[in-house]
Amino acid sequence: MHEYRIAAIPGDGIGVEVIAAGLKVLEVLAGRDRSFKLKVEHFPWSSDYYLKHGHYIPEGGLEQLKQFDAIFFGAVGSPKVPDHISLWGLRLPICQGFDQYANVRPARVLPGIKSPLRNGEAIDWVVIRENSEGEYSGSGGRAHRGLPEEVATETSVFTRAGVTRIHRYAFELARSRPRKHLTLVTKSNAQRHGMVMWDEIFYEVAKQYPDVETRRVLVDAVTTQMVLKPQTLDTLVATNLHADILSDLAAALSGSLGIAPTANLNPERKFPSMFEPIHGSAFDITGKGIANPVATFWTASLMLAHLGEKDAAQRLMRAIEAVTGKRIHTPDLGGEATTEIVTEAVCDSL
Ligand code: GGG
Repeated sequence: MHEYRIAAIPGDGIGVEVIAAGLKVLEVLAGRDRSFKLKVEHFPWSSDYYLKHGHYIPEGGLEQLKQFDAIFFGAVGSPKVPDHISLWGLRLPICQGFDQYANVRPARVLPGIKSPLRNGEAIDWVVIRENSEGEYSGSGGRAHRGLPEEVATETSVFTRAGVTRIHRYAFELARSRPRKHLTLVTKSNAQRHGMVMWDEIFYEVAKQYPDVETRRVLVDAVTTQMVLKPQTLDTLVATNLHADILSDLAAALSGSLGIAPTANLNPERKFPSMFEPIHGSAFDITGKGIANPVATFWTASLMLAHLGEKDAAQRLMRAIEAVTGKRIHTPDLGGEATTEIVTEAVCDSL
């Protein structure tokens, strides 16, 4: 029986509630399956930890995390800490430090969940977000603070190596899906340097994947396509910022941000990959016991698949779908169930 070492970082807000729920479901699944075991270690890194210690990740923290097979992450963001400090203090150092350059965000309308779209059942997408550079390179600066001549720059950095590897990843993933269809999303009409390079490299890589049908759509146009013609899309690849925005739209069109999972992958497996629900810390509902744990359960299924436990991953997905299908829904989906009720229902279903 294989034992996997999991680093749990619940973080802030509802991250704490949904990771506890996710671990409970994983424990039931492992107990039932008996084909694998999980050894979970908790890391208290959060905004409260930052306010107490002056840092999110202590010295040597990434070295510690390196020993794990995967990281199960909740959320980061607190009203007590500016968002750019918390994001750059916890989530981004892990994604960038562990070269988790492929951020995979599936979107699908699960049974029993209603899309706000008339033909929402056509949604079966995977948004692939470049996760290591671009608009999140951290390049830029501010000068003359507070003066009328104050200036700030935020420079997107695109490298040939970074763009090539995300396109290759996207083509491989598109090829593994039944429709073998990949949409390239950029803004290369207005942004004539980095975005044009994205387009060019995409078509260079495409030559190695003649079986994958491709389309190029500008980021503004793709939002209308997602809403009006969801059936025309399958796998999408976009930059760090564009895909972040598109995947929130994809989640909302699938019923709620509360169901959307994500995997931050280091495909070469040189470093552990990190799995997290897309939603953030949601301080408006923290402590009320009504956070939707479905995004975290789906995330746990992605983590199991990445670890090689494909059967368990599918079994978990079927249990989640059985519960959403019975309309055991938290308030974000129009229901009255609590986090605990949904969690118990998924455990029972397993
Ligand atoms: N689990 C998602 C999370 O904690 N998100 C925090 C956040 O602000 N993310 C923005 C981003 O990664 O672009």
